[in-house]
Amino acid sequence: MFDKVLIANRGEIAVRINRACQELGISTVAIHSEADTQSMHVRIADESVCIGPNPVNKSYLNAHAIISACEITGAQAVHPGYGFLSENASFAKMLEDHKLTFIGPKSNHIEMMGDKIEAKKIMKDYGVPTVPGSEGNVKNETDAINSSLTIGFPVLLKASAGGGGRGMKVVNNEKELKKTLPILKQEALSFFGNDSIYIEKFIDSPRHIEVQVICDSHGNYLHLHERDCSVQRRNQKVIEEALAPDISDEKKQKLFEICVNAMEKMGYLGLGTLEFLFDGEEFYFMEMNTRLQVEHPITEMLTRVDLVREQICVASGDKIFTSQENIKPLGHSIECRINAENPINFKPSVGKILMYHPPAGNGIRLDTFIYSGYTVPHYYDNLLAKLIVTGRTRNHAIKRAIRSLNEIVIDGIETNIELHKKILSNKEFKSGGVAINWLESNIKNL
Ligand code: MV4
Repeated sequence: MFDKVLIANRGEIAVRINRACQELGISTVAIHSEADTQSMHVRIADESVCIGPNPVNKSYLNAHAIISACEITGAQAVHPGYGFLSENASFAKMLEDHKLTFIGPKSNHIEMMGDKIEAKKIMKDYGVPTVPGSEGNVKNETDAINSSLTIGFPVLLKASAGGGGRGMKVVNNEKELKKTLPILKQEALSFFGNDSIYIEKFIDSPRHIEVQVICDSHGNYLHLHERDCSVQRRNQKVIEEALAPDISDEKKQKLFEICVNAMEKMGYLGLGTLEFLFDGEEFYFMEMNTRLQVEHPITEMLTRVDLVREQICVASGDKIFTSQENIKPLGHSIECRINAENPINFKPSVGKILMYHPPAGNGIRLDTFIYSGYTVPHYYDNLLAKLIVTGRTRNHAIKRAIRSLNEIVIDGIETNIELHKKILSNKEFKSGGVAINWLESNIKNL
């Protein structure tokens, strides 16, 4: 096991990783920008290094400064958290070259899954169900038309270099395709510097279901069931839950077997998430995240497996402490992402937190880095806290989440706490299984 780990992140996830390290007896190094001197992750780490000014490319994305900080402090491994350098294959490779351990998968797997077309091809080869579509980029208009006719309209044109929902257009027929293709190509060229386009069957109003996996270097490939992340707005998840309501166990088990099998064929190492669209019948692979995810705590609460602890252990060469038979989900878990934002226009809110009081009690977890008197800077993500609750049943978890949101006090800045209460009290949400477009269609009259 490592003696010392550098945490290449900030905010709630840096705090979360620091906790896992210290519980493993690992000494921690926080890195921070000038604006983050007073941040919680710096205060609780065993050591800290200021690695640069506030803009992320000068600090949290500065690979050379991070490697220097490892050398100065004697850290043997780097935990990248999520975002920032967590899915940067060349950063993982740089660490490997410096004999430092990247706490994550091997750099070649990050690279393979980073190319969305490549990832889809690989998964399809491994027997994972994918959305019917063009095999790779379309060459020209004729190729695009032929592909679309084979797939069947409506189809979705996707920019190969796009991501996070940008660079996509639905077309309903050949005429629309002819009109839209050159427009999307032009946009893709100016946004991403690459005009390659591929085509998929458009899945209308699906749910977003993802499968958590963990793999070690001793031939163990396990799944930790699924999460339902359909409640989202502009590609930002708002509420996640586990397990996914209203999908049969049989269907889920088949999917888990396929996922674990694909991981074994890849020889994958570490934590991973396979994202799927679910149309009520079938699952379709979208992409694989090769990192720890924001919503990992709902899986932790449900399975009682400490994912960050296991992630560190498998990166250091240890075996996963448990087996598939011993991973048993219990009850229902819900996460509410509490953001600093204006409730009307959703713009990030910044300023000083005058008063903070967390909720507590049975089945409650609050992952955060805020404290009374902390000033939220404008340079970074506006996620303030994650409220994670478990209950015996889904209804119980919903009630418990509302109760917790009523207890929490965050004064001085604007938050989306009221939005969460409205969602959790909504009849359609309560009935379970809403689609990815539900929140945006209903947000005005919740
Ligand atoms: C889709 C889709 C429907 N049909 N692909 C959005 C982000 C990118 N990773 C994939 N995305 C989608 N791909 C087909 N063939 C709908 C979406 C989509 C979406 C997916 C998951 C969660 C939220 C979403 C919001 C808008 C669109």
